[in-house]
Amino acid sequence: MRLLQFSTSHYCRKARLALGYKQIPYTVENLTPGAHVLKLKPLTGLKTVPVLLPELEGEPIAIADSTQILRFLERHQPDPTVFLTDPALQLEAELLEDWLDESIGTATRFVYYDFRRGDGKQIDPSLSSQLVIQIVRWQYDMNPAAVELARQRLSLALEVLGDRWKPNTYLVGSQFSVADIAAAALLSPLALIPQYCQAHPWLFERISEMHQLCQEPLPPGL
Ligand SMILES: N[C@@H](CCC(=O)N[C@@H](CS)C(=O)NCC(=O)O)C(=O)O
Repeated sequence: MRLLQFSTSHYCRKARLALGYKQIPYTVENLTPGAHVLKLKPLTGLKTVPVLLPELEGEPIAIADSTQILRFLERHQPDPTVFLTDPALQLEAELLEDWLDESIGTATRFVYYDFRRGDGKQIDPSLSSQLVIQIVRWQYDMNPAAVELARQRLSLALEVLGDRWKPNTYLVGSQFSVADIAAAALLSPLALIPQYCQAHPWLFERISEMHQLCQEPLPPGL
């Protein structure tokens, strides 16, 4: 299998965590932001990574979207599973995954890129890095009001997730699931932001544990 990705994308990390957990061999192809559209549009009709190319007979050529990739991997290799046996708990895990994908992953992106051009500028002050940050901020219309809304959304999310993840190893039930994968990947950029590390040490312990379970190198900052 081949994973088309941006090396720094937290949604691509989500796909890698699932591949690693299931110990499925794969290679990665790092796309160049901007030029990625030329490759992805004809393949999937979309312009986002991750995209998985199963390279298997009888399977689709390309699967877009991290959630669809996890569904495909579960069907392709159910053991070890990332689905819960109790249907009600599985539904809960899927809802958490969807919320993390659609709302929290985006909020993390806003807060992260705002940090990288402000207090976190010293992480990479080079002109090229700061230019990429400016382009991403422009692409997603990251103005101060939108960043503030993202910060508030994250703060509520961390309360909700803390209620589950502080006392338990897993977010839903007593088993690793798509919810743990989504949270560990999509909140991982916060590990570089000191305020989040100081206020929520439990979050980064869980993110580290989930990465170890999936044999994925820890994200920057951990
Ligand atoms: N819902 C999608 C979101 C993926 C996503 O937002 N990917 C970003 C990188 S983090 C991307 O490809 N952006 C490029 C673009 O929108 O052109 C998923 O779960 O795969």
